[in-house]
Amino acid sequence: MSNHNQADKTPTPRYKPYKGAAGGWGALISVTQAWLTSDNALKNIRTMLKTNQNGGFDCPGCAWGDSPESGMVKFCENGAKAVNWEATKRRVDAAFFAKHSVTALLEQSDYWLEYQGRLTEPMVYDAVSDRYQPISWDNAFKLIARHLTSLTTPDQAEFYTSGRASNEAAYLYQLFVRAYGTNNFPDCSNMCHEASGVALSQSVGVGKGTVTFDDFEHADAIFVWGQNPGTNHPRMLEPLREAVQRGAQVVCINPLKERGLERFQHPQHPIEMLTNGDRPTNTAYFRPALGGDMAMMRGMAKFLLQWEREAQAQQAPSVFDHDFLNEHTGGVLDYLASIDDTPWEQIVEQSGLPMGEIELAAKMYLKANNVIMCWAMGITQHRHSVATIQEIANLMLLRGNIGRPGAGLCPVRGHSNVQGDRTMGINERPPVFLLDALEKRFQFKVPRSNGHNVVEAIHAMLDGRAKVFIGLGGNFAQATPDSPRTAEALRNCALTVQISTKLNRSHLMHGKDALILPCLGRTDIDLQAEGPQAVTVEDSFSMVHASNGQLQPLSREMRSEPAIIAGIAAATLGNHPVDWNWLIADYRRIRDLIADTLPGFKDFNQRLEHPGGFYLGNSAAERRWNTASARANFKANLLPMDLVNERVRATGQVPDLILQSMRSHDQYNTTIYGLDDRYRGVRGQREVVFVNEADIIRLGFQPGQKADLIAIWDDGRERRVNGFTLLAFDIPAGQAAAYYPEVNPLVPLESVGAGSHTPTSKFVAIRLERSAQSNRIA
Ligand SMILES: Nc1nc2c(c(=O)[nH]1)N[C@H]1C(S)=C(S)[C@@H](COP(=O)(O)OP(=O)(O)OC[C@H]3O[C@@H](n4cnc5c(=O)[nH]c(N)nc54)[C@H](O)[C@@H]3O)O[C@H]1N2
Ligand SMILES: Nc1nc2c(c(=O)[nH]1)N[C@H]1C(S)=C(S)[C@@H](COP(=O)(O)OP(=O)(O)OC[C@H]3O[C@@H](n4cnc5c(=O)[nH]c(N)nc54)[C@H](O)[C@@H]3O)O[C@H]1N2
Ligand SMILES: [Mo]
Repeated sequence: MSNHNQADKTPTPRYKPYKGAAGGWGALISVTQAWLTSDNALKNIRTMLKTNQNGGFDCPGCAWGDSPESGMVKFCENGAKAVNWEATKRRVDAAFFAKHSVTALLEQSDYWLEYQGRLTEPMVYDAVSDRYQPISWDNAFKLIARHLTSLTTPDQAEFYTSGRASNEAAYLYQLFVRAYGTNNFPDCSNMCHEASGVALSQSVGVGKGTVTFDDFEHADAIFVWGQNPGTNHPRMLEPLREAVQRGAQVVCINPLKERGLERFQHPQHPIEMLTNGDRPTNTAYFRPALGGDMAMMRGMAKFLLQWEREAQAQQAPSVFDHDFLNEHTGGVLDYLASIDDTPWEQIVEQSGLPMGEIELAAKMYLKANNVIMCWAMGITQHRHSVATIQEIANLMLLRGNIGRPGAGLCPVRGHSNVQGDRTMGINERPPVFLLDALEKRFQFKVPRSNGHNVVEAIHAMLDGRAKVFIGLGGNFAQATPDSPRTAEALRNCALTVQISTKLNRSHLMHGKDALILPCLGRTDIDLQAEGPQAVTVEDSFSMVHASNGQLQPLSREMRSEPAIIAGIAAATLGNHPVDWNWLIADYRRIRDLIADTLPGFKDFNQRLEHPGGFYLGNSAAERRWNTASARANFKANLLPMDLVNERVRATGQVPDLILQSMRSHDQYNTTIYGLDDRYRGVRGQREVVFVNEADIIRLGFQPGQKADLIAIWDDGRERRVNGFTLLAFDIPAGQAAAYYPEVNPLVPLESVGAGSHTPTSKFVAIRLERSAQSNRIA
C-alpha cells in the first residue's frame, strides 16, 4: 500500500547508532534544515516566535503545557516542524486533482501526499473520471444533508474526531450530532489515552491527570512509564532536567533506551550544549518486557507492603500514609490481599525484570516524599492497560501521592487538544450530567444510548450497519488497526466526508460519494462575520487558553472547522436547536453555550482574558472523589494470566517476537515529515524492524537482511507486511519495534484493551519470513 521509498527523492538508507544528546545541536540543525527547505522560511520563523505567547497561536504539536506564568517563548524542534508543515505555500487545488486520478494518488507514499501542500477548495469525487472535482460549499452541505436525512436511523452515521479540533469546533460538532440523533463519536482518543480515562474515572473519579505544571517543580521523583518525550513531548524534557538539577529522581521505564530520556540538553542553554550533555539526566532506567509494567508495579507494591509490615513490627515510621488511607480511600484491604496473592515468580516472569531491579524501583518510590507518575502509549496500548493504570493509581494512593503539591497522576496526552475535545463532549459513552445539561439548555431529546468507538465504527461500516463517515480531521484510514479491513470499511460507505488541512490516504479510500472539505489550521487567521476569531484548547494540565491564527489563509475557499460544522448542521437541521450561522459569526457565542452547559467554564469569555488562560480545576487534585463510593478506590486487579493473548495461543504457534509499533523522530502520527529517526540512528528509511542481534541470528537471519512480518492471530486472515530491514538494536530479547503506521496492517481489529477497546498497538505477536527482497543496507 504505502511505499515510503517513493518520496520525492529516494534517499540512501543509512543506519548508525546515535551518539549525541537529545535536544542539543542535532535538534537545532534539523529545525534549521526544515526552515531553510521551506518556501517561506522567514515568515515561519516570525510565526514560530509568536507561538504560545499571549496573542499567538497554540502549538499544533503535542498536548504538553507550559508554565502559565513564564510568558517565555517556548518551542521545540518538533513543534517547529508541525508549524512549518502546516504553514506551507504549496496548494492542493482543482488543478492538482485534475492532474492526478485517485488510483494514481494511491500509489504515492503518505509523505508525498501530505507534502503536496494545503487543501484549498471543496472537492467531490467523480467516479467516471476517478478524480476529485470542485464543488460549491452549498452543494457539498446539501449532499451531506441528503445522505444524513435519508438514513433509516442516525446511528447509521459515524462522526470521527481527531484531537486537533478546537473546543469551539468540538462543542458545535457534538451539539449538531446529538441534535441529529446519535452518540457515534469514534475519536483518536479511542486509540490513544482511552484506558487512562476509563481507569482513572473508576479509581479517582476523574478521567484526567491530577497535576499541573507547578507540581513538576516540587516533585522528589518523577516516574516516566512507556513514553518517549525526547521525540513526542520535547518540552517535557525541560522540567525533567530541572528536577534532576534540584536533586530529584527521574525514573524511566522503557524497554528501549530512548535517547531523550538518557541524556538531555536544552537548545536554549548554549553552554551546556558545548559539553554535549555528558551528564546523565536520569538515575535509573528499567527495561521491562512489553506489557510487563503492571507486574513491575505489583512487585513494587509487594516490597512496600513488606516494608510496611517490618516498620510496624519495629514501631518505625510507616511506609503507607495511614491518615490518607483512612480518610480518603476504599478497598485497601482487598488490594493488600491481592498483593499477597500475587506470586513473585509471576511478577518476575511477566515484568522481565530481576527482583533486585524491582526492589530498587520501589526504594526510589519510597524515598521520595512527593512523586509524579507520567505515562503514555507504552502503557495505554495493551490488552490490560486499564488494570495497569489502576495499578499506578494503587501505588500512588498507598503513600497519599494524589492531591498534594508535587505529587500526582500525569497521563501525558497526545494531540494538542485531545483532552479538550473530551471535555467538550466528544464521547461515545457520554456522562449523564452532560446529556442532562444539553437537554435542559437546548430543548431537544438527546440520544441516551452509547455510540460507537473507533473499533466498533469499523465493524459497523464493514457490516453495512453504518453508511456515512464524517471525519473532523485525522487520517482514519492509516491511524486505525487492520488497515486493509479499515479501507474496505470506508469503501463500503455511501458517503465519506473528510474535513482536513492536508491530503492523506483517508481521502483516497472513500465511499461511493466522497467529499474533501478544506479547513483552516491553528496557524491561519480565522475571519468570521464579526471579525477575526480566537479558538481555545486544553492542555494535559487542564489549562484552557486561547489560540489566535497569525497567517493569511492560502485561499478564501478554506473555511474554519466551526464554520464547516455550522454549514453541515444548518443544511441538515435548519435552525434547530440553534441558529448555527449566528453562532459562528462570533465564537464568544459558542463559548457562552459552553459556559451554560459544562462544569468549570463559568464566565468563560472573561476568564480567557487572563494571560496564559485558566485552570479548569480537578476534583481528585483537591481530594474530592467523584466515584460511587465518594472515595478513591483501590482496584485489586489480577495480573494477566499470560501476556500473550489466548487467541494467539489458540493457533498453536509460538511467536518469533512480540512487536510494538512506535513513532519515529520525523513524524506526527500518520504525517511523515521525513525518513529519519535521528535518536535511534536511522536515516532515509522507515520500513525497518528493530530486533536484538541474538534474536536475528536465532531466527536464522543476518542484520541488514529483509524480512516479512506476519501477525499471529486465530481468525485465518493473513496479516503481513513485506520487506522490512532487520536492524540489530539494543532492545530486550524477544521484542521487536517498528514504525506506525507502516505496521498497522498487523494489528488485528479484534485485539483490543479490556474495558478500553484500544487496539493493542504495543503488543503484536509476529513471526518472520525470509523476504523475496533480500538487499543489505548500505
Ligand atoms: N513529534 C511528535 N509528537 C507527538 C506525536 C508524534 O507522532 N510526533 N504524537 C502525539 C500523540 S497523538 C501521542 S499519543 C503522543 C505519543 O507519545 P509516546 O507515547 O511517547 O509515543 P510512542 O512513539 O508510541 O512511544 C511509546 C514509547 O513507549 C515505549 N513502550 C512500548 N511498549 C512499552 C511497554 O510495554 N512498556 C513500557 N514501559 N514502555 C513501552 C516505547 O519504547 C516508546 O518509547 O505523542 C504526541 N506528540
Ligand atoms: N499502530 C499504531 N497505531 C496507532 C498508534 C500507535 O502508536 N501505533 N497511535 C494512535 C494514536 S495515539 C492516535 S492519537 C491516532 C492518531 O490518529 P489521527 O488523529 O486520525 O491521525 P493524524 O495522523 O494525527 O491525522 C493527520 C491528518 O489530520 C489532518 N489535520 C491536521 N491538522 C488539522 C486541523 O487543524 N484540522 C483538521 N480538520 N485536520 C487537520 C491532516 O489532513 C492530516 O493528514 O493514531 C493511533 N494509531
Ligand atoms: Mo495519541
